[in-house]
Amino acid sequence: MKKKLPPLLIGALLGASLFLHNLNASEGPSDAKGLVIFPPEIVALPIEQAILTSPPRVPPPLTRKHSARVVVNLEVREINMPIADGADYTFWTYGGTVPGSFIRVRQGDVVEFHLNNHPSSKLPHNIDLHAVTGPGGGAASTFTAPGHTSKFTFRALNPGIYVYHCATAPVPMHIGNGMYGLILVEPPEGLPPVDQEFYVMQGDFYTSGRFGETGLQTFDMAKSIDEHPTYVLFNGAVGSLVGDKALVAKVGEKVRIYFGVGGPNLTSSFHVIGEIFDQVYYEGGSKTQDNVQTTLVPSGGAMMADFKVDVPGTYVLVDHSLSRAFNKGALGMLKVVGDEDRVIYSGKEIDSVYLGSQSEAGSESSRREAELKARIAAEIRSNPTIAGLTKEAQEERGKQVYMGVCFACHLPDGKGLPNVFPPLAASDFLLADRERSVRIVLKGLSGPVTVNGTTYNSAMPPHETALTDQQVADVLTYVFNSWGNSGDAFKADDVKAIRNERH
Ligand code: HEC
Ligand SMILES: [Cu+2]
Repeated sequence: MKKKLPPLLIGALLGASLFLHNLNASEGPSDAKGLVIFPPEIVALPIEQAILTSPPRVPPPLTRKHSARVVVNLEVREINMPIADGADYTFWTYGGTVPGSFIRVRQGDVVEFHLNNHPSSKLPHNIDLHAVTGPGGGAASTFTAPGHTSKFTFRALNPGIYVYHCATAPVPMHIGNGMYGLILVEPPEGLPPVDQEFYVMQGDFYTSGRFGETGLQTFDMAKSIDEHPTYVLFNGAVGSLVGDKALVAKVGEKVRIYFGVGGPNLTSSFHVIGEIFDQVYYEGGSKTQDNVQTTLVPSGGAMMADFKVDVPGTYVLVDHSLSRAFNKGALGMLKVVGDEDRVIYSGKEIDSVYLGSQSEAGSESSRREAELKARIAAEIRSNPTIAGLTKEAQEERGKQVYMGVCFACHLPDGKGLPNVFPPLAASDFLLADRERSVRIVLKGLSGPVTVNGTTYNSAMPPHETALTDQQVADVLTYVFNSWGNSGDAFKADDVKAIRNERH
């Protein structure tokens, strides 16, 4: 799996890192330029502390009608957090979250920026703010060792929504570990008022294991160089904007999404299923485009989209490069509550309902799995029901795999589609041979099969690269114990044996 880096590339990476170090040695603490002496009109400006917020929240609009000297204190922390259910990742963060804290200033403000690198960090970091006019966007001036703090000052000359990110070598690794966020520079007159503002960023992640593989994951440099992400995520984790964590708005409200792409590599075709953006401040600039379905957001770029929500329901945020949404995690939800307007929307369109119930079923079953795990722990010493509970937990895990992978063809109720997809519910073909079912999931199936007296002649794709042995065992345990089927639990080791068999 793991490729070795070619020596030339390693040389280039080291070179880049040394280059940055040299840059910083000449402009770093030993050679710091000292405090800037402001002219009287700047000294006269009021000083205020910036309010920073964690995603998906945005600081309140600025109401003042004058410039200020704004003090920003941003702390870098390297922390383990979930990237998916049961999978942790060591994220490098600005403010403890991915994306980092949202910063809001006004055009003309003089920003006194403090970058604090927590003593527990293992590496130096810096920040390049695209809102800065000046070399490196502040990168060289903010190169900060663990347990140190750096300060520099800049004037916010241009209004817009801007990405900030770490620019310490190897830069794609720092960004790939989550070091990016957004800074909004409001025009002096402010932005048009809206009822709700949300903060969402997309990033691509390169983990040692496959999508969904549990345990602590590490950064895979070879995958990053090949631009083959394991995860493409909104706000740093699978499900970060789903179920209980969905964005919420009321019918009739005007919503604004500040959406940025940290990368390090992919651009986003950002789309909200079931909505049309009334205005898009494309590329984060001052002009708007009206009535946009999907907007392209480059890596290291951002935009703002305003839209009124007219009818209730669940609206799904996706990167419309849809494998990223359905197989790599780039999926979020906006839940709109309130009264229906059946003239605008009759309730028959399929997209939002279909996807919404899929995501809901998934998050419902992860909650249920957590409950069951707690119960198993409590029962473990004394109770003979342990075996039954373990199997039930496996079924719940399997349900999540089913709702992510199989449901699209075999449908959530396992009944399939007449003449197209055979049923799994009460399938005589399925129940007749357990090993064959493992083989079908791993290697796929084509040619005629007869299920409950009806012949299907189609093709099912193999899932051996998409699913781990445990996931195959889980999904089949779920299938064999749902919709009236019954059977024992499947074991990952048995799946492994079949995966490795030769013909
Ligand atoms: C892209 C659509 C698609 C997906 C996704 C899919 N299947 Fe299938 N599946 C099919 C088709 C089509 C057949 C029948 C193939 C044939 O005619 O040879 C089939 C057949 C089967 C069969 C044997 C026939 C039966 O009804 O008992 C089983 C078992 C099965 N699939 C399980 C699964 C499981 C479990 C998953 C999820 C891991 C899954 N499938 C995902 C399309 C799909
Ligand atoms: Cu960094």
